[in-house]
Formats: sequence, C-alpha cells, structure tokens
Amino acid sequence: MKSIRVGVSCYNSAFGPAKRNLTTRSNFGVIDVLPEVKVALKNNLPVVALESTIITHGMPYPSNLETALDVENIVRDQGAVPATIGVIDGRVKVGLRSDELERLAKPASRDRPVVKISRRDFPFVLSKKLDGGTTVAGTVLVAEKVGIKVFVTGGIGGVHRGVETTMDISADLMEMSRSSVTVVSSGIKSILDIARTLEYLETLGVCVVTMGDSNSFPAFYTRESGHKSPYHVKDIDEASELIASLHALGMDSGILLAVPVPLEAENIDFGSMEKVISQSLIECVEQGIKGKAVTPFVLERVSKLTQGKSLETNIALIKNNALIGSRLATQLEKLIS
Ligand code: PSU
Ligand code: MN
Repeated sequence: MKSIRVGVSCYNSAFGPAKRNLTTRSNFGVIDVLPEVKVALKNNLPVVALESTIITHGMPYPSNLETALDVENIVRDQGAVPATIGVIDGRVKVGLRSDELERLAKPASRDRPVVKISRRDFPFVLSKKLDGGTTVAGTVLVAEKVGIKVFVTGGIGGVHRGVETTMDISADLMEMSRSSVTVVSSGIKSILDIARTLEYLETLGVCVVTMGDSNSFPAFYTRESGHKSPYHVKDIDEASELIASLHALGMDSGILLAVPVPLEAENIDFGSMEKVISQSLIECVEQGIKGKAVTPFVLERVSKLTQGKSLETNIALIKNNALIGSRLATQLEKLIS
C-alpha cells in the first residue's frame, strides 16, 4: 500500500489518515532516563522515585541539597536505585545527576525562575525549555510513564482549609487516583483540611493505608491527626503484599501509604503547631497569596515561626520514609517478578 507524506501527518492513499503513535514518539522525545535507572527498570530491580519540588520550593538552600543527596544515599544503602525526577531545560529527567540536583537547589545558580511543576505545567515548561521541580502530582505522572512503582516523599498536598471559598484542592490527589504508583509519605500537614482530604481520596478511589500500630492517620509533623486511617498494615511484608495486590488486579489507581514521623523526631506538639499554622494561614490571606504559591509560602512561614524546628522534623521524616520505601520496593520486586 502506497503512503504519501503530507506535511506532518501521514496519509494512507486508500484508507485516509493513518494513526501515528504519538505516545511512544513523545516519550522517547522528552524523557531522559539515567542509565543506572534504565538498567534497573529493565531487570526488575527496585527503583524509588523521589520528587523535586521539595528541593526547589519546599526547603531552603543548602538543607534542600543536603537532604536530597542524603535521601538518595539512604535508598542506595538499601540496595535500591534512586530516581529523583525533575525538569532541566525542558527535558524530563528520571534520575538527576548531582550537578543537576545542585542547579535546581541553588538559588544563586538560577538565571531564570524554577517552576513548581504539577500536571498542568508540563506542556508549558517543556515547550519553553524551562527548569523545574516536580510536585507529588508531577512526579507520579512521570513515574507511571516509565514504570516506577514506589515513590517516596515527605508530605503530599491535599484539600486546603477554606476550600468552600477557594476551591483549592491539590492536583496531587487526582493524580494518585489515575496512576498505579504507591506514594510513601508522612501524611498530610495540618495546614490542610485533613478530614476533607481523606473524604476526597475515598471519592477518588485512592487506597489509603497507614503503616504501624496506631489507628490514626498521621499529620506530618505529628504521628496522630485525630482522624482515623481507613486501613493499616503492620510492616514492610504486609505493605508489599498490599501493593502487589494492586498490580495483580491491574488497577490504574494508586495507594497512599502513610508512615508516621519517628517518635524521636516528633519535636512539636499538635497544639503549638496549630497556632503557628493558623498565623501562617492568616498572613497568606492578608498578603493575597493564591494558587500554586500557597503551599510554598505556608511551608516557609511555618519553618520561620518554629525557628527551623519544623525543618528538622521534615528532614528526619523524609529520611525515614526513604528507608521504608526502599525496603518496600525491594520486597515488592521479589514478590512480583
Ligand atoms: N507538603 C509538604 N511539603 C512539600 C509539599 C507539600 O509538606 O514540599 C510540596 C509537594 O511537592 C506537593 C506540593 O506535591 O507541595 C503540593 O502543592 P499544591 O498544594 O500547590 O498542590
Ligand atoms: Mn493549590
């Protein structure tokens, strides 16, 4: 059958326009997978995805860079391969080299803005060849495309307090419902409306499970939020069985695995944190902060108002999550491959 090329589309002379495989073409075109990660994925070795908004917008320099490197080393020490995901010059990177991590982390080395990249931001950032840190939503989207099953972070976005008027619901929640990636996090910060976030996750069909003995869903800085977790698993073995079951059924939605902050790192009580958060949220409204700027603003204020205590907790819990996520990814590959 004779095919005639007309402009960018391919016409088949007898049957009209032929379908082009755009998905395959675009994946090869814009995603660079680090060789170490590519080999691991091909051989069913454990890979752990890590986000980069925490580096670009979640922590100050140099704690952001130190933590990112420490977390990668924790993953390696457990025998898994870390894949920090981000965007450099409009190319999606699955696995960032240390110079690229530094470029995203260091404000002084930025000659243009570094974008906080959620799902809606990709087309613009890629076409303009910008740099950016991927949020939980952005990282889950990329992890799913390249076949990474476990993703470790500190805290996820959620339904904001005052949603009745702002409609502010993080795209993280929707993204977890549309991909089969398991997100390991320490729950949801109480800058958010935890009860409504749990309700919305139920509506979206995200399987929410807390690891450990407690009945409660964790509130990031504190082990207990006062809200009941829908499900519990006691250890890595049970958690890996849980994830294997998601894949066995071929579900295209995800799991949120909440890991409470380690007891020794819980350094601020719920009441004091509540005061700090309320003040930060008032300042946020007063200063007219809106949209994607809300979460970074509040995180920074909370860190300042707690004299860096919240940052310490943040670092401790993400390291613990990396340890657990890596063991989980290792156990999961043993179960399913
Ligand atoms: N919550 C935290 N630390 C963070 C974030 C959330 O405790 O660094 C970041 C994550 O990258 C998350 C994003 O995906 O903020 C959510 O932003 P938004 O609320 O604008 O969706
Ligand atoms: Mn928002």
